[in-house]
Amino acid sequence: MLGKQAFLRHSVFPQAGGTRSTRPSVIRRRGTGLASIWRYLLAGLGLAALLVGVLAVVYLTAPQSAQLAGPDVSRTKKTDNGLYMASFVPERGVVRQGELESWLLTLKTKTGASVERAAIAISGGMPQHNHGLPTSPQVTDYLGEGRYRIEGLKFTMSGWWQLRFAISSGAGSDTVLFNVVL
Ligand SMILES: [Cu+2]
Repeated sequence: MLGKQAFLRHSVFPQAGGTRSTRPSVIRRRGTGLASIWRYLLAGLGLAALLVGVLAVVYLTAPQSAQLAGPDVSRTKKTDNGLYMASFVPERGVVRQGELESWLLTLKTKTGASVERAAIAISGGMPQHNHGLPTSPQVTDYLGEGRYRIEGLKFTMSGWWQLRFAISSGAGSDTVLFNVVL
């Protein structure tokens, strides 16, 4: 009896084994198909991660260059029509928020000659806040060699300020805008 069963199992087994041996190969083919999809997915994820990394680097470096390209805070400038060279410096050397200050404006012609007896009108404000100057700064003294003292400047808040000078002299009328960032 046992021998017969064993024989039957042995006789059946090759067929069953045969069918089993074909099934794993199908599964294996499916398996390799899935594996290649996963490989593509992983490659895609890798590329996406790389892209995110590149974008992060661009994003992190961009604000710095944007700040550099932002308001031109240079204190020496050619006037808008090129008639004068204007230099604008705080008389104490430092700018303090909320304090009345005096600044010196030095005017030279294109050829470097001092500009004497210029009429200077000052206006300005904060372009991002849409308000003007809290005070009315004016030229109070001429110090010679093209230097004019401007008193009554007050920066009441931190941020981006603009100061526009309208200059008139024998050399003509011109304007210049200075940016002050506190
Ligand atoms: Cu403001």
